Amino acid sequence: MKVEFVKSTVKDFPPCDRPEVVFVGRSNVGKSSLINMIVGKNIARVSKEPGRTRMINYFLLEDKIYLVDVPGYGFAKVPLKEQNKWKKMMENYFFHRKENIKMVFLLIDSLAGVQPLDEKMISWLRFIGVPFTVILTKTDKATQKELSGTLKQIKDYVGKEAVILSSAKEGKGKREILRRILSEIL
Ligand SMILES: Nc1nc2c(ncn2[C@@H]2O[C@H](COP(=O)(O)OP(=O)(O)O)[C@@H](O)[C@H]2O)c(=O)[nH]1
Ligand SMILES: [Mg+2]
Repeated sequence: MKVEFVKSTVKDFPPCDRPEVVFVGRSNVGKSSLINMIVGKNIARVSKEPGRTRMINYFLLEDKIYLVDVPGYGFAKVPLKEQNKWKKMMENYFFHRKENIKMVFLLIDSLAGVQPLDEKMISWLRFIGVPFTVILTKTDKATQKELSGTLKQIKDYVGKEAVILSSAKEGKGKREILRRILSEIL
């Protein structure tokens, strides 16, 4: 796939000349790894330490659609001041790009399940009226039992909407996620 880095920014977004899809979730849930897996290129920065991405990163896929990698939430060691900065940045991002965002992929760790901050994110996305799809990450690390537990938990929040299972390590979910992304621009 053709993919290129566009820019890293806090609030100086690219023009709304292409639709965008954004990947949100806790720090370390696997956002950057998933982006790399679906585009088949190590373009987003992956880190073992949570809370490393501080900027909003724009990538352009096939000259047609922006993929957006944003800083994660819920990293315990992040001081309150940083948390507030994150909140302001994300509110500003969604406020300015709402009309341009075609899909939010909300990533949830298969093993950790839905955490309180994920619930908060879900209700906020509902409140601002942006469509989202849940992707479970790192399925390679979870047992069948853990996986079905998380799936059951998620059904309470997203009802019948389909949840995508993924593993960046195994390349799982790639086709389905790409299909959803590309269907937004056809
Ligand atoms: N086993 C496994 N580890 C993963 C997977 N996806 C990400 N990781 C690891 O989880 C850590 C955080 O990944 P990263 O993509 O930086 O998460 P982000 O903070 O949400 O962008 C890294 O150490 C990755 O190697 C996966 O599908 N399986
Ligand atoms: Mg990241």
